[in-house]
Amino acid sequence: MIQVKNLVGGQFFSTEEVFDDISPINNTVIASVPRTKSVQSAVSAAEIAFEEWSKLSIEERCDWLDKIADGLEARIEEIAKLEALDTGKPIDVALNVDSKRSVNNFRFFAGFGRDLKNETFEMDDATNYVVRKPVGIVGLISPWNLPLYLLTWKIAPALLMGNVVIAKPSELTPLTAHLLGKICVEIGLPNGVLNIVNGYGPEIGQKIVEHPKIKAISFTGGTATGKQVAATAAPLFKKLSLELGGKNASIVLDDADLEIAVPGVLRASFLNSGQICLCGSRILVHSSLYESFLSRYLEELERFEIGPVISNQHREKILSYIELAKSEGGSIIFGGNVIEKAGAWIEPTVITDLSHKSRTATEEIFGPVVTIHSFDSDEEAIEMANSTEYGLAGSVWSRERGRTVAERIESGMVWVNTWLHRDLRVPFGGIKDSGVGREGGMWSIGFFSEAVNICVMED
Ligand code: TXE
Repeated sequence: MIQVKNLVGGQFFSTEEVFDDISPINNTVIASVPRTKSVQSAVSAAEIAFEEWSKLSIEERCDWLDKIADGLEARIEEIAKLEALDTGKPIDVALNVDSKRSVNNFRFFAGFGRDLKNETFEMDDATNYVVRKPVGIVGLISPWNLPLYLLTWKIAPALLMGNVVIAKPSELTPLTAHLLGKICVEIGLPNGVLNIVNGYGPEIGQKIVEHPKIKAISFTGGTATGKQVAATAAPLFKKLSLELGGKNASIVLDDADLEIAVPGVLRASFLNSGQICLCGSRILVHSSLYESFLSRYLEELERFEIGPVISNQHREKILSYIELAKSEGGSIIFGGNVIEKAGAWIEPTVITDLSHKSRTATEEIFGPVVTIHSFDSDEEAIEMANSTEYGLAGSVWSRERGRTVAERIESGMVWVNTWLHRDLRVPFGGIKDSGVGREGGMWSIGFFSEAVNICVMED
């Protein structure tokens, strides 16, 4: 049994009340987790740490980010094992997606920080220059699907810009954040610069969002929770970044190369058991390719390895959507059932014969469930893709017209002939109910700093 602890001011401690962390692989209890209800001690520790941390040069902070990356890299296998245990994902996904990206988030922002250019704007008679000041104490709240990957995506740029952090991992997946805390203590990161508090969202998460001394909130999670976070933070005038849900379309046009489209769309459907906000859970296929696409897709799906979903409770939600699909007239042409073994296992599920406007095809399920629809023209595909309240991502598969169609999808990110191909400099985020703001590269720098303009009149 692992004892997860909070990290506050460089000290590890637990709380009187703890709760169990359960592995979705076989329902065993793997850790005890503090049920923290107050954020005050973390705020006090962060306030003290801010004095020194915010005065370091950006180069010094880049060096710290590299040291954290080194510490994570040295434990890359351990991170993968913990992540696989906590989330149920296959170990190679945990290693190649989660662990590597967690290291790379620190590495990338260290390099990005060293390359930051002065921002100056000359006038005929004056010079403007921008000073990027830290925001202060920032609250970083992350979900369970890519635990350390998403938390470090926020921590690295926050620290780079001189902020001090109060991070809250998901209560369902606290193990790797705990390891990150241990690594930061081992390498001697100054006390209080990174504080990690564990507990339930409506308790400690809410306290973080409410605390007046926490000046910015970066949140990744569900749209309903995002609404609650926004309602709490907005009257306090906090900076707010919300990365929320998605119901992304994978669009296979009539000139698609099925050699790449089939494996690409399949990976977008089921990587991480479909529990990535970028997953393509609505597959739109041109009618001329529909039959050939479907038979190859189902054939390749037979060989696709997926783990369980995050919890029994989440599996219940997914199963309720499969029932809904049936009541909406859908045909379950693959899967649809629980896999009978201990843990939150469920078959990858493919549903056809549904309207693209049905609830199943427009609401976020966040599991290994896709709906497939056919269309007859690019116009129709675009209309179908845009017919949800979400607007996070999407992919277009086409030899010739990918860009034209991609530009008309109402989403923050669209891939053409690929999926989840990430350059960390580009803007990441959604429109509509998928969130507010962008992170990545300069967008993260902007969020985690206050840009102050100094205008100097020339003599
Ligand atoms: O996420 P929550 P849940 C979607 C997906 C899923 C649904 C619900 O559809 O089925 O959201 O998942 C913390 N103040 N996504 O309930 O609640 C919580 O402790 C502050 C999409 O597991 O959004 C956790 O750390 N924080 C998604 C984090 O918010 C609060 C990833 C996310 O949990 C809080 C996960 C509060 N009042 C789920 N309440 C994506 N976009 O990738 C909860 N939290």
